[in-house]
Amino acid sequence: MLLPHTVTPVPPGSDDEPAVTIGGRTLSRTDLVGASTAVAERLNGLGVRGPVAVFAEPTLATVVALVGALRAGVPAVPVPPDSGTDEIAHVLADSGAQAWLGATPADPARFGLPTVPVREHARGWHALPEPPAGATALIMYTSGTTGAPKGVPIRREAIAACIDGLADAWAWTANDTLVHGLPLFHVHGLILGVLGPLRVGSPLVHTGKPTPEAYAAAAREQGGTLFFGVPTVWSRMARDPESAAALRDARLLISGSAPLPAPVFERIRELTGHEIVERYGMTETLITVSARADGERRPGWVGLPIGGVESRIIVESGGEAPHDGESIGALQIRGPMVGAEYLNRPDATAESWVGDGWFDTGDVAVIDAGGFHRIVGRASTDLIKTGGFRVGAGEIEAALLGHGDVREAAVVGLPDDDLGQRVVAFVVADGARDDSAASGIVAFVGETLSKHKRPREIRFVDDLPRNPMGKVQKKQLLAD
Ligand code: MLC
Ligand code: AMP
Repeated sequence: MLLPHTVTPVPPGSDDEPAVTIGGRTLSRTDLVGASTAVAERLNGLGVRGPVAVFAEPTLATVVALVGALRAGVPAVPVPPDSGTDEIAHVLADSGAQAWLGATPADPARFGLPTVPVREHARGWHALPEPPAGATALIMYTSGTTGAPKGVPIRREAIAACIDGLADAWAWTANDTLVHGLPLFHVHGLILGVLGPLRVGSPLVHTGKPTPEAYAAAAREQGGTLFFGVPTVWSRMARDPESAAALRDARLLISGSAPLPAPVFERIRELTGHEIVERYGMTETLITVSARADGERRPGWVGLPIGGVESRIIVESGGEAPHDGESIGALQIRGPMVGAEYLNRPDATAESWVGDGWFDTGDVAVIDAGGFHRIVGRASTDLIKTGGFRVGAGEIEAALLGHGDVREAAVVGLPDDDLGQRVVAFVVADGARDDSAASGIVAFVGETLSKHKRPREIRFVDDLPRNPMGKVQKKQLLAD
């Protein structure tokens, strides 16, 4: 067995089948086993036990590095390759990373970590012991409403439970070919999108970027059957009828990471004949709720709890709301794929893990009599979902305040047809207030945090609306 808790065993007779294709290059199952074994042997030989940072570009080498770390039982910390210096420094220090595994950012010396090279063509043949099911496989970083991103340790058994639950919901088997072009540093693109196909045994075709043209080509030329996208991917597909038509022969189109607008659901049905399967999850819980391949797909609703998941809606009095499809409350989740803590953050852990394994998602939801879930919104306006990326208003505000000309800043997510929400910063500036000053501020945020956290728009204002306590009134900014 290759890696029962995270990756499928190699089925007899299929060793040379393609396992992963990225950028037009393919690793067979034998290639992946050999190359990842070589990585694991190297880590073991060097005595590296602590977390390793993986600069998660969409390449075969990234997959080899991640699978190698998993097979060695060494936690991997995926680092977004578009991250700015401060964000990388935070992730490395907070996770306690001991080395880069494989690729590095430019000028890695500034982060003071050694590099363990990854050679895609190296082959190792040792049998590797299976690490304990409860061991940490990955530490993934995700934004909160304030402060720097928090690390979530993700157990091997949690990954296995999530993938197995989804395989059951989606009738996902080794006969599928999965296609997506999502980043390899979040749950969607990495856990579902790479470890999923490896565990299920279905080949993965990663398109580099999730464009309509690339998905259409993968459908036509590589026999894609299962397609993953964030809502922005599907809304772009809905505006490209020719590419969408190429997905007619697919088996399932799946959306998650942010709310799928009902008009996009309808338009994709017209263009492809498919009703998109929507599913819901979080970095902290992995995926917990989904529509089923053999069940109802209702626009605006995210489906039923997957295997082993319990959910409840808590109202302000602390009681549970009835499952009547109308009563709104805080969505709490418990199940085998749910994490146990934020790394090094007992305060934040105590706020979100509310007892007996229940995790308070921060999402507001309703459940109907049949158990179908609808996500109504987020409890806080300070968590923004833009293009499927989770971004904290607080971390962008802190970055903005690091710019010499920014005196005050307030960040909000405004509705956006393409991205769901777009990041808009209201700024009180000391210097110039023209387009070039705005571009300079946007670029500054991109150098500090990740590029995808840059505000799309800077609105210069004379002052920010504040209440008598001095707190910025974001509702007023949202109404602008
Ligand atoms: C972007 N651009 C900017 C900018 N923001 N330029 C100036 N200022 C800014 N503020 C540039 C980009 O660099 C790019 O340029 C161009 O504008 C278009 O950017 P875009 O609109 O962001 O489009 P694109 O790059 O195509 O990205 C869209 C996307 C991406 C959908 C591909 O948002 C994406 O990959 N999202 C997936 C997020 C994800 O995986 N989330 C899962 C989280 S896990 P150029 O030159 O580069 O083209 C999770 C759990 C769960 O949520 O349930 O799954
Ligand atoms: P992340 O931490 O990036 O994993 O983001 C998790 C958040 O994405 C959740 O708390 C939800 O707010 C949102 N989300 C994920 N999937 C969906 C969905 N299908 N519908 C609505 N919101 C979603």
